[in-house]
Amino acid sequence: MNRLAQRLDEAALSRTAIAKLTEETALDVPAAYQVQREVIARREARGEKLIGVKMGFTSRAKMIQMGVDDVIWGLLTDAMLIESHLDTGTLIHPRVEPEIAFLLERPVRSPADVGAAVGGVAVGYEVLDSRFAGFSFTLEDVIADNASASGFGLGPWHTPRAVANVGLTLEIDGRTVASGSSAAILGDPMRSLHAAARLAHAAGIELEAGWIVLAGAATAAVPLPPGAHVRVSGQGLGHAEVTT
Ligand code: OOG
Ligand code: MG
Repeated sequence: MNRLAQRLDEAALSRTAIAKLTEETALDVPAAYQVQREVIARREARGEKLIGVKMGFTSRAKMIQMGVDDVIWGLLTDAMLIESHLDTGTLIHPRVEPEIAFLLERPVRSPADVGAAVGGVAVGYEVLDSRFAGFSFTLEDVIADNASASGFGLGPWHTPRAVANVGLTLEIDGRTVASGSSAAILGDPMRSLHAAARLAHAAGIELEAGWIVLAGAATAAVPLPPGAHVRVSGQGLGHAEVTT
């Protein structure tokens, strides 16, 4: 497992796509999550801190785009938080997608804690950068690869409110390149938060106060070119912007 985590980590650091792990090594879902934890441990050894989790494949649009059909999760570190500019030259083949984010103000140890835990909601974007050639993978590969996580940015936090049907648009250089509704995220992004709580509970991980949960993209991801101005808007939630 360690050797596989090293391969993924080095692919990210050297910006070099690698072949799918499952081409050579049989991996089941638990083993894939073990690789993911080791990838994160390597980042923590470099001083990065865990600041939340991201859910993946919580919408049909994403499942269809990537050819997988199970909800997965990955871990977010402070080094992934993008302020206002991202140098795409540090990445392999980045893509961007709109997200709904939750801020936890209390820890979540089990799904029963979710209701009282949400301290804020925001619109945001996620930058994905699969370490696999062609952005092509099996479910186990993408789990091991920390759900293709690379970076993310957030708009302003708002007091908790219903986010079951928020119109989302993703613009690049003023042109709308993806749009949808947060309802595409398991019917309501809150369900994604419950799923995160279940996965965390099963993995023996506590979602801590102050952590961010990305609920998953409502639309397919789009390639993120250099020299771009990206803006993600969520009806009633404002927007998040980044230049590349
Ligand atoms: C995996 C990550 C999926 C989402 O929001 O569904 C994800 C990928 O598409 O490469 O982040
Ligand atoms: Mg995502």
